[in-house]
Amino acid sequence: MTIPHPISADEIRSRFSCEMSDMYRDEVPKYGALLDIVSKVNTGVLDRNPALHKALDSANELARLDVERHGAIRLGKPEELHTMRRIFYVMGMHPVGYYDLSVAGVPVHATAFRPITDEALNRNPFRVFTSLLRLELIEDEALREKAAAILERRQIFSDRVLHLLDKYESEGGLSGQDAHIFVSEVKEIFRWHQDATVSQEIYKQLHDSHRLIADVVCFKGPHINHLTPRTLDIDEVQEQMGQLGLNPKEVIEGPPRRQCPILLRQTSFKALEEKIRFADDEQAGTHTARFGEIEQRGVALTAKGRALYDQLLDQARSYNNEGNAGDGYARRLAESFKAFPDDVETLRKEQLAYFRYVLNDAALFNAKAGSDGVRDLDVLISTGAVAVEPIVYEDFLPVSAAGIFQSNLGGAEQKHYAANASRLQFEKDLGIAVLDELMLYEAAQAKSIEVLFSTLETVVA
Ligand code: OOG
Ligand code: NI
Repeated sequence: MTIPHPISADEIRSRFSCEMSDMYRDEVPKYGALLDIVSKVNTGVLDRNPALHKALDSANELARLDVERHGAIRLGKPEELHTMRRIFYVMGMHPVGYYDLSVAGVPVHATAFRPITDEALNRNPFRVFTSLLRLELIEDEALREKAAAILERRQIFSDRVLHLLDKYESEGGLSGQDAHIFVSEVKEIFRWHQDATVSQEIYKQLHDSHRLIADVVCFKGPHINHLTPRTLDIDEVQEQMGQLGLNPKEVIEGPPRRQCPILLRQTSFKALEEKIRFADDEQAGTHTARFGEIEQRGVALTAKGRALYDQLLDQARSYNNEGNAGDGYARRLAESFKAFPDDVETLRKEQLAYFRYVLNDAALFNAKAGSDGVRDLDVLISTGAVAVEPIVYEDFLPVSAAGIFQSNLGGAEQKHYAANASRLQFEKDLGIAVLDELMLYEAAQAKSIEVLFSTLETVVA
């Protein structure tokens, strides 16, 4: 049986992202304050910068800016990851990339669920950084077994949501009413609950092993731990956060400020200390889990560009073994990134970043590419027939993610786990392979070229 008028995946994702934002605003009022700052800063940047305004508009990015955000959840067991994958699929979100955070002392590995086509990204690019706890990294065997037993007992999905998933998969869609129930049931999975499912003693043992383990294991579900709006000027937001007493972390993660923004820059305000009740005697305690984050996104880099980014970042961080601490970090970072070209033409010609090729002057294009038969993009660009638009980086950065995790786990917490990426195990738990983000950017670039020349063929024919 098929559904007569199924609700599209894009529509379900948009509604879900909107409802999550409302819920998080209720739970964490500071998130609302952050949204206000970001919206004012973005308006200011666009007013002062008509060229940017025009560029974002023609790249269809203006409309998505106001609804754009990402969230993060931390799952406890493989079955949870598997079912989350099925849930995100209903919303047109697919697992992209594999992130091993164990190298940075965080016992999880992760993927990002997000839309993958240009159309879906333009409609609403909602992404969720989804990590899975790796119990095997807990050394203390007794504690590891205890944590596994606690997780074994929990069920984070309601019968209703599981039923709707089965229905979606057998019927190929959800009706209006079912989509409505689906969105609100999925939202419930991520709600914050102040009742811990364990005694204070067990909480403390897990917390002492790693604060993140307590966060994942001791609660009823994977509470959303942040929702991140996208700004056009992260330095400005960072400064205003400080002025408004929002307590931002000291450094902005990622590349330095540039003319042509690349990848992703992020900063956050520190996690809230929240009251919780333990399962024994309703004893009160506190837990820090949820925080606020903002980000500025730039162009996606090719494998070559990414290798250069990693090398320059590493160089800035390894200087004197200082990491990203110390007053001099911003200066070291800027210094190191002088080696990264900062204009569109060089980034493109050296194949450091991905671009979309679009029609700029149809008459010129038809004359050049049509009658003269010029197929060389460099020539078509230099004559003004074709324009280039940066392809936005839609993913995450492991070093930045580790920095965000760390700052919200309390700066002093430095655990060391041997680097041991386990992508195959992750994909087994997920039920499918994660997509390669570079292939997606590559395909977007190639598609733009195909579309560009296909306009020509229709005109000439
Ligand atoms: C996720 C941290 C990663 C980002 O923006 O890099 C992340 C977490 O703390 O669970 O969201
Ligand atoms: Ni984040």
